[in-house]
Formats: sequence, structure tokens, C-alpha cells
Amino acid sequence: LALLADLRRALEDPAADEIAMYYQPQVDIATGEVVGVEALLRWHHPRRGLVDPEELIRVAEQTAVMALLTRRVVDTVVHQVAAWAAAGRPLRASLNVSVRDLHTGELVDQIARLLAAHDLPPYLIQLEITEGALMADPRRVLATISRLDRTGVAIALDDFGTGYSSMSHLRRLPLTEVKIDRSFVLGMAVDPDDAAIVRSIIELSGALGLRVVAEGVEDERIWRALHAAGCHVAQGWFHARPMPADELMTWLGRYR
Ligand code: G
Ligand code: G
Ligand code: MN
Ligand code: NA
Repeated sequence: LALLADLRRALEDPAADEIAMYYQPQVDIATGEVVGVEALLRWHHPRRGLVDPEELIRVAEQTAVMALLTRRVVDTVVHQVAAWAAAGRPLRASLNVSVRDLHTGELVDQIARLLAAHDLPPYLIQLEITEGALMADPRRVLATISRLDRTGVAIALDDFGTGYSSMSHLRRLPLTEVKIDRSFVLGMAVDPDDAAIVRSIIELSGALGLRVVAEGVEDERIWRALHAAGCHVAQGWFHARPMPADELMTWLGRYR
């Protein structure tokens, strides 16, 4: 709970610059082109150092601090995407939202407002939603998702294949992308079962017209296996770790 108080302070104190977004490149497997980034939260706590984002979200999500945090994340990422677009290097950014963020219309209103203010094409922003979020309160979450869809923002199903997976989500939701959970991707070069799961997710998503992104692509063997399986996009340490926006520009300048 001390952590929550510190988080609130970090979010509310304009002089604190402890919270940053890092960006990890996503590479089109067929062309090698960088097609987007996933935005990932990093909190450099003054005493604890880097806080594990998963732990942080788990704690924040129980409270109203989550709304503050998401507001900061969305604001930072949309500003960044607008800056890239203005600099002639448009990149789609995918950002994670938690269950709680989907229970009110606030997130949709904020995104719509920011898109209009920056005159930004909505498809440059994508939200990643987990199946767990859907199951927590399907009615409210579906209402939010359909409002998001009407703004033109893209929606990805994150961590696909874990937890409450249901094929019907792929049909019923206005999705543009499926992200294969990294547990399957990491295993696919060594475990035939993982490889089979990855291949069938790719085939199913492809047949439904959805873009398929593999996360956790750590090395060339996995990259080759995904290439052979017809996966569209790879994200992982094989290409790059998540990094601050300025480092990303340097990395892009050196890429290929
Ligand atoms: O960045 P990894 O590097 O450790 O992120 C761990 C987890 O934290 C991810 O599964 C991701 O879903 C979650 N996460 C990272 N950044 C954000 C964020 O900005 N908002 C939310 N809600 N979750 C995030
Ligand atoms: O939201 P989600 O859980 O999908 O977030 C992606 C997570 O995967 C982040 O924690 C990110 O830091 C992590 N990640 C990104 N690339 C790799 C990788 O190649 N290997 C592993 N083990 N983790 C990765
Ligand atoms: Mn994600
Ligand atoms: Na994931």
C-alpha cells in the first residue's frame, strides 16, 4: 500500500519523472518492415528501482489509482504517436489496458478527445485487451469495446491461448489482431505441442481475417518457425527490447 501512495505521488507531482513508456518494435515477418510498437509501462521508483509492471498493475487495479495511471499512459502514448506521425514516421502503437479501465466510458472519451486534438488517424492507436478482462464483466466490457470500435481505434486480443480462451471471442468481437501468448511462442522451437498450438492459432486467425502477432520472439530459430508457419508480425528480444522513444528512433535509424 506504500507502493500505491508512492504511485499516486509519482502521477500527481508534476516534477516527478519516474513513470515512462517504453516501446518495443513489431516487425512484419514477410517484409522485415517495422509496422508498429507495443507501449509498455516502466516505473523507476526512487528507492526500489524498477518496479515490476505486472505487480504494479495488480495492486493499482484494486483501486482508483488505476484510472489515473491509465490516463497518464494513454496521454503519453497518443502524444508520442502524434509526434512520430508529424515527423513523417507514422507508427501504430499498441497499449495495454486493464479490466477496470473497460468498466466506464472514460477511456473511450479520453482517446476520442486526444485523437481529435491531434488530428490523428484512429488506426494508429490499438488497445490490447485480455480474455480475462472480457470474462470479468462481459456486458460492460463489450459495451466499451463496441464504443471503441466506433472511434476507429484498433483492438487486439492479448495473451491469446491462455486462461479463458474461447474461439467465439474471435468471431464476436470487433478485433483487428490476435497476439499469441509468449509461453507458446517460446516453446515452439523445442516443443511440438507448442508448435502445433501456434500454427493452429495462426491458421484460425488468418481464416477470420485477423492479423496475428507472436510475442516473445527471442531468437532466430523461433523467428524462422514463425516465418514458416505464416505468422504476420513478430515482437521480441530477437529484434529489440522495449526502449524509450528517443532510443527507438536511433534503433530505427540503424535498422537494416
Ligand atoms: O513489460 P512487461 O515488460 O514486463 O509487462 C508486464 C505486463 O504488464 C504485461 O503483461 C502488460 O500487460 C502489463 N503492462 C505493461 N504496461 C502496461 C500498461 O501501460 N497498462 C497496463 N494496464 N498494463 C501494462
Ligand atoms: O502485455 P504482455 O503480457 O503481452 O506484455 C508483453 C511482455 O513480454 C512484456 O513484459 C515484455 O517486456 C515481454 N517481452 C517482450 N519481448 C520478450 C521476449 O522476447 N522474451 C520474453 N521472455 N519476454 C518478452
Ligand atoms: Mn500486451
Ligand atoms: Na501477452
